[in-house]
Amino acid sequence: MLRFLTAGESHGPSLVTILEGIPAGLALDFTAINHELRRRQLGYGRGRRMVIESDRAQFVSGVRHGLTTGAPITMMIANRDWENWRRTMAIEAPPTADTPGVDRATVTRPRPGHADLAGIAKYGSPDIRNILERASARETAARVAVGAVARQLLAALGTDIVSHVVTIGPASIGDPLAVSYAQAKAIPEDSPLHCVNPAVEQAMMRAIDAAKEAGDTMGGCFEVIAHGVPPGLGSHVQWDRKLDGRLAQAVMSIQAIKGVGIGRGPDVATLPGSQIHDEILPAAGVTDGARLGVVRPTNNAGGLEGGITNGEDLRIVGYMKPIATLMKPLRSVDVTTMKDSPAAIERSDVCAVSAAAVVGEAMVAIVLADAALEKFGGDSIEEVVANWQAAIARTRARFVSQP
Ligand code: EPS
Repeated sequence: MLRFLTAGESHGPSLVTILEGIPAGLALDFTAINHELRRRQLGYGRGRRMVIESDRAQFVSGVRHGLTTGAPITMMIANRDWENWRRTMAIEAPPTADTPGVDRATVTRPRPGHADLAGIAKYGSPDIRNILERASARETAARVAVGAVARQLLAALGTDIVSHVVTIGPASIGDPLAVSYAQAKAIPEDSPLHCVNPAVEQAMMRAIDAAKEAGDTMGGCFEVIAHGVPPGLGSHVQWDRKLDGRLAQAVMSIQAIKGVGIGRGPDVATLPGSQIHDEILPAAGVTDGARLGVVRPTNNAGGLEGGITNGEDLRIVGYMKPIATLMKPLRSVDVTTMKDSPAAIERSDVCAVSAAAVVGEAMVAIVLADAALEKFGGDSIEEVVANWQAAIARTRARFVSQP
């Protein structure tokens, strides 16, 4: 079973995460892990924090000579900005006269759309900063580090994960299912918003510029595509073993996500079955290990039927609300007087959909790695790969139509 916890505040010294359940003997590509962290920091519309940080994972346990040991893997990501927040975020005691940094006012005016008001009601905190520091999307850097390890385990099982931005505000490519895994994978790393269509990407950038000009923010949606997913992951037998539910919960848990769609997603509500369900056609000699020896002209199911992977690409769309901090703040109250007051303003992004797509990849990788270990489990990567190869061989023997 794969489990992880993250800890750390946005402006504290460091983020920390402990990942439990990675088999021993997996050779880690540390450069690739830091590349994922770099990807999360990119994106047109990201805020000034991304100029300060240069996120890198420092491994402090569970790895020796570049190989996982089977022990818990601990990673730390330093917050460079901590140097500027030592007074506001002093840990052991309130700041003293010689504590470096500047004083920042207590946050008392909750931002609509963030955890501010609900958080201080729940924890009784006198300062909203005690809530917003942990609620911040900064925490997703730790999840991306965990996801980067998980995707290296999945790579050993033939699975690759990519994403692409589908919609930002009024600008959209339309149907995400029209984009293939190969097309999404081919998007240049340095594209401003990781959208397959450059003209639409320009429209997205204009929408972000207009929002920034208006002191507003912009949301959108992204799609994660997992390719080469072994069939048979997840299960139909219990609510909490259905892989679509597990994937939806993981993507929904990313800051600002308000909806998740699998495959055709919300369209399933309006189209008849004859236009939704993916027909199954014989495909003589198909030997692609992940497929069940058939071809399916459509993939509206997004690679999952009955909560179980069916060998087709996994396709999950995350719908992200606009960032909750507006430079032209919405109406709120000051909780010290309960009088009406504009919402607080914290440094923030105008749009972070492309960053959320990278986090979405990480969350899908974590859930898929967990499901893969359920089916192909072993204490070492050799055992896991051997079990996976045996399963693929059985699938081929059973489903690949005879020549
Ligand atoms: C973010 C870090 C945060 C925000 C942003 C994204 O850093 P700071 O608060 O110092 O600017 O820029 O977080 C949010 C927009 C939010 O609402 O939580 C990050 O690392 O992705």
